[in-house]
Amino acid sequence: MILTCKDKKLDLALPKIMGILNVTPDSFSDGGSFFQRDKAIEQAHTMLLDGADIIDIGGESTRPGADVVSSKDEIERVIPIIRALQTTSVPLSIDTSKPEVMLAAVEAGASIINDVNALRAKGALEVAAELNVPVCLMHMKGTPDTMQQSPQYGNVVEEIKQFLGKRIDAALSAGIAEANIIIDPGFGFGKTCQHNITLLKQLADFLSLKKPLLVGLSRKRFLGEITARGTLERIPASISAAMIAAQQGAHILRVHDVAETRDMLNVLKTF
Ligand code: PT1
Repeated sequence: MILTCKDKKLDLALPKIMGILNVTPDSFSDGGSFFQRDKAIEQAHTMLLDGADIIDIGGESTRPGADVVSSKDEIERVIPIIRALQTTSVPLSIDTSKPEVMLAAVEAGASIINDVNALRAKGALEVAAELNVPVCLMHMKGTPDTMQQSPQYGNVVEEIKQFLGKRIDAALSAGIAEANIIIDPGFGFGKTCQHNITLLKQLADFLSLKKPLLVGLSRKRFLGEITARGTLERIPASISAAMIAAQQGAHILRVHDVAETRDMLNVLKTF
């Protein structure tokens, strides 16, 4: 499997590392400040030195309970970062559910769309088809503000496979190329700890959809529940989970800790 990201190719024969670049404001300064901007660009360069294959840029936090952001604010946060990084060697991905942001980001130099809402926003399918870049369709049950309020499934793997199958069909009907579709079961998005564990155990089942498989496990709460560790103490748990995913054939690992994940993949490659 090979992904064509404008002029860059990603060979998915070996798992690829997608480094996370959050450009969401913290409580002290907003994302539009030069200080935040320079820090984000420096962080991207560190991830490239550490072995990232993709940089995923996000201007809206989608973690449970996060605030909603306007398209204008999201564009103001991410576009300067994309412009500053567009000459780097790796494809840039835009983590957004808003068609206006997808359009502005791909025009500015991004070449992958990563949508936790699987192109369900009004106009998103059409914009993604027109932009003709790879797009990640992720499963989420509910919305970020309510998704962790006791989510329930009959068979979590089957329900998510069915959802992704339907979103693949919607994408194809909108004119998105088969070769541009990536899937993601959406760890932590409307799932209990046990749902996430079941999904990770049975991750290889998603390969039957015959699409590149992306997973985001890095530092997530279910790993904190398993290990009784706070966010910044979840690196060993995150690497362990990423290895379980890679061994089952995951193609893209979305991670905070690029150097550690690269070491893990280098070990895995020799076995
Ligand atoms: C993901 C993902 C993402 N995750 C893709 N994009 C986030 N394709 C943002 C928690 O339980 O898995 N795949 N973009 C971050 N979202 C979360 C969700 C962060 C849950 C933390 C948790 O801690």
